[in-house]
Amino acid sequence: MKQNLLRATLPALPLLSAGCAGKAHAPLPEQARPNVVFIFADDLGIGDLSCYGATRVATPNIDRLASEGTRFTNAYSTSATSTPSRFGLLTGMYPWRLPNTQIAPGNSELIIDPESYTLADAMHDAGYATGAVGKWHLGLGPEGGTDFNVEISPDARDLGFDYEYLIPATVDRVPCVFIENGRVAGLDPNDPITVDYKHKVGDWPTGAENPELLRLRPSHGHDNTIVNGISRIGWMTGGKSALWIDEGIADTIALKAKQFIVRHKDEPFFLYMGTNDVHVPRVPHPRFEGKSGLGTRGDVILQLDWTVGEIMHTLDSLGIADNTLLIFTSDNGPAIDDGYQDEAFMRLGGHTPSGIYRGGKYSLYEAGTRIPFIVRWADYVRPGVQDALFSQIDVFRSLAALTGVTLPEGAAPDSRNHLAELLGTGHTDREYIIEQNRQNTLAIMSNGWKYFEPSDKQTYEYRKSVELGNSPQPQLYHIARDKREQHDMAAERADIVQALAAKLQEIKNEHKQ
Ligand code: NG6
Ligand code: CA
Repeated sequence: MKQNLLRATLPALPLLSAGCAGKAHAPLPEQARPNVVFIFADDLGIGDLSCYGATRVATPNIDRLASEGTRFTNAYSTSATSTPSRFGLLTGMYPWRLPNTQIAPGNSELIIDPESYTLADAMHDAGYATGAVGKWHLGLGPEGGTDFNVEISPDARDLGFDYEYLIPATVDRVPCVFIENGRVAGLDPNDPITVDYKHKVGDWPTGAENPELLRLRPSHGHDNTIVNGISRIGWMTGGKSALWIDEGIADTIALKAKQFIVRHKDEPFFLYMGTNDVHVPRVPHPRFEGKSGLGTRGDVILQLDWTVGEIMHTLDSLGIADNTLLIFTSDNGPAIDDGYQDEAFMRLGGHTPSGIYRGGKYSLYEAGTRIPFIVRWADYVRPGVQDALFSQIDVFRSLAALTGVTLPEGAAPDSRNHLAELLGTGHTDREYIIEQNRQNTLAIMSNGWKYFEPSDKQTYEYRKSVELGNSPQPQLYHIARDKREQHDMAAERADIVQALAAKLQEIKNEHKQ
């Protein structure tokens, strides 16, 4: 209430395009210095939130964020899986331009070149304290992979982050430990960690050999080392004192994020926060267990909503919420069964994680990369809905424009400044959106059409539960009229197929080194 009154007395924002009704906001200074919190949820679908129309699950905190900010209806992640999507966000470069940007194992080397200029570098150069907390999944350490028993270098601190508290890859991948500023948190040096993704190491039981020890059984893969009664991808041994407890991961990430915010409350800060929710294995804290009525996938949506609420309450209690630009989004679309027998399909109860869209995580169809995206900055962002086509690849240059930092030559080559759209004041569609599926097959969307390049790769993932969108024939959808991608018009509109194929090729040819 107080905020609204305050805002109503301020002059209008010059960036506002004509015809934008709503409250007047303060003019945007040339170099604004809001705190920036970027929350990357994991595998959260556009249909998973009540503010995006979900009726079987309630997400009150995220809904409040949406009602106080701008909710995007046509926003895309760079890729339909985590590693490439995060790579795109932090580098402003399409991940498919480089090899080795697909889903990374838990002992992967750092896959972003420490020499490259990242979003965190830009925020750092703009005078921000920078932190990365939670899911990382971009590798750590030198070529050859991570040694978890020494100070790990290079790491996020070589990419512009002052502070890191990280899950190296995913919670379904070993090692099951957090990394704090290059060190495994809580590691006993007398119990060193060994990790291997090719062969079994150590004598800890595995899901394949000792399924009777499991409390959550795999449905696909995930049958290597058992940690906390859950078998993972990859083998590990050692580091017992450092192992995470799955039920506590959301709490730990929220706590470390809050501590970072509190430490930097008196200076501009940039927090890049990756939640583990709602990725597998879905192990909610007992506070959320059984609370959604939709099984554990629903429960971890509630846990995710709680996490966002914790960040919002922290900002509120420090009195810095209004001057914090908070972005909430997902790294890729939703998975239902993603490799564990957690009854996710059976217990959907009418809930539709993909909303009305075709496909899901891994897919080139819309639900693969069309994700929830919400921006709140009470001082400048007017509440509303943003329908413009928007891509996470543009967050980099938009934030650079906001903070007034000049980027070095070659930085963020695929990113464009869409600050006005990010802030909800402009409504210009991105010229085109590139989508990427798990096998690096690309689609381009432009002027209401979406073209899929032909691919001989597999059609489905996981016993036909996910359509990947690969087809040896090109596909074309009139996405503006056919949001559900039901009518392939490639045969009828060869002219558009040809034009979009040429455009995609032209984009692929850009920035070749
Ligand atoms: C897949 C895993 C899946 C998930 C995914 C990465 C199997 C059978 N499936 O390979 O469970 O971990 O990788 O997800 O192993 S992501 O959101 O981090 O990209
Ligand atoms: Ca993901």
